[in-house]
Amino acid sequence: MGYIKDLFKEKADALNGDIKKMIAEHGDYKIGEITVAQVYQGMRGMTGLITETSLLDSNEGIRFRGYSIPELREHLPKAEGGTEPLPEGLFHLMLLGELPNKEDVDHLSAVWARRSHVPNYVFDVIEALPVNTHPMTQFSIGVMALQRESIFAKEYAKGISKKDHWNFVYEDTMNLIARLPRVAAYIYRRKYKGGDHIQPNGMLDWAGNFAHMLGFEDKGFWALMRLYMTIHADHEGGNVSAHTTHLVGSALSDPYLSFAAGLNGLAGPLHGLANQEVIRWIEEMQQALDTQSPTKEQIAEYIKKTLSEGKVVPGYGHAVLRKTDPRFTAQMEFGKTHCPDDPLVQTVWNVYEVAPAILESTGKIKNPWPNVDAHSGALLKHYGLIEEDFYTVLFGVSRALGVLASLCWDRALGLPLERPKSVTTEYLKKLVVGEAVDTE
Ligand code: NMX
Ligand code: MLT
Repeated sequence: MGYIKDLFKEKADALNGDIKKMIAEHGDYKIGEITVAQVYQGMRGMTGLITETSLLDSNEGIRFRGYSIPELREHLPKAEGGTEPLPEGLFHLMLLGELPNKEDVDHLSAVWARRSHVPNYVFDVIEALPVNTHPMTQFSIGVMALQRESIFAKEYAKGISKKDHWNFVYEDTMNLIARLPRVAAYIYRRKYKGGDHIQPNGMLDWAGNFAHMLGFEDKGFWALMRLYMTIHADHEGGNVSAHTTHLVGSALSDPYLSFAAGLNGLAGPLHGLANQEVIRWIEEMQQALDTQSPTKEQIAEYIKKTLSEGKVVPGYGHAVLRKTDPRFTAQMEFGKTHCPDDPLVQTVWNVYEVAPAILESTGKIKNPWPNVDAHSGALLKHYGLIEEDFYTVLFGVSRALGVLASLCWDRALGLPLERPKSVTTEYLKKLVVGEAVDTE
């Protein structure tokens, strides 16, 4: 085994011991009550999952194994001459709970470069799709095609002990993360660059090589990709992509099947597709107002118009967060350093100045502040990645780091099939008036 895998096993054995003790000593401890409203309203605030890789505080935002985004930007190793953290380092932190040093990160870059080969039949499957198929659909299908490579599925079919599940899920995780940038870049070059593909450069880090395969050599864009791949990687376990990956994995579907399911959730406009929707919304506003730089007054009117049409203002609001998303702030800081005069970036900042008060004034939107998706597209456009329907694929490549590290933990901890109870409204009507109901 490689040293990262050895260390993971050691950590998992230790945590397994802690969990046994926790259940034995505190198994009956109540961590909350469930109300009728919560059952109807998307299970908000209902604690029902274990996810070790990150934890979200509604005011402070995400912490990865205890580290906030500003702390990650400070402490995670960077590429030679680079300014942003290498996402390999975040994966190391999420998987092992320890900050890596530069050698650890270089080791992961090399391991993923070595495992990155994508068989030709995967490209053939993608080629069979009409080129105007949405990139997220192509990506999900590409991952499904790769499923033939699953080591976990092959070993499971041979008959393996439950104690060994983690081992093969770990192998699939490392292979899948290694291969995703190649599949994603293939889709980008196929759809927007006439199939003029760019070969990987095995000497580069994971995000740098991804930027290279997409066709971008500007070092500012490489820095953006490293930051982007780091901040989108994980957002605790309850978000749609993480929860779906975990749920499907709980049926012992292999990492390819589980992650493809998560990607399909990420492709929804209330989740990851919001990064595409933000840019479309801004561009529609620019078109409607016939200006590249709408004033704050014009933006305010356009927001009110969007709300009056019964639509959401994309990039604003969150199911858990109640303050500006620190992932938005990190991108704003990046913009202030790299492209403060870009008109689209400035429009994003102007929206930020006027939107919260208007959203708050509706009295129903619980979080009027921007989320991660409010900013990302403007930075990508600045560097020339202008095709917004590809943006959620970038989110998906990054999200693999968190949800697959979590899947390794799920199997190492032997977490069971996830199967919550559901009831009918008829059942609840009886329950609330004290009528005995039997659901068995
Ligand atoms: N614009 C207009 N209405 C909104 C917005 C918004 N940005 N955010 C929430 N609302 C509405 C929401 O639709 C709901 O309306 P109704 O009662 O008529 O059904 C009401 O406000 C209460 O919703 P909340 O409890 O504040 O939000 P909820 O937890 O249900 O939903 C989101 C969270 C993220 C789905 C919601 O804020 C939204 O649709 N935002 C826009 C889409 C977006 O940016 N999604 C990306 C999230 C981040 N990510 O990457 O996944
Ligand atoms: C995410 O990154 O997954 C989103 O912010 C959505 C969420 O946390 O619910």
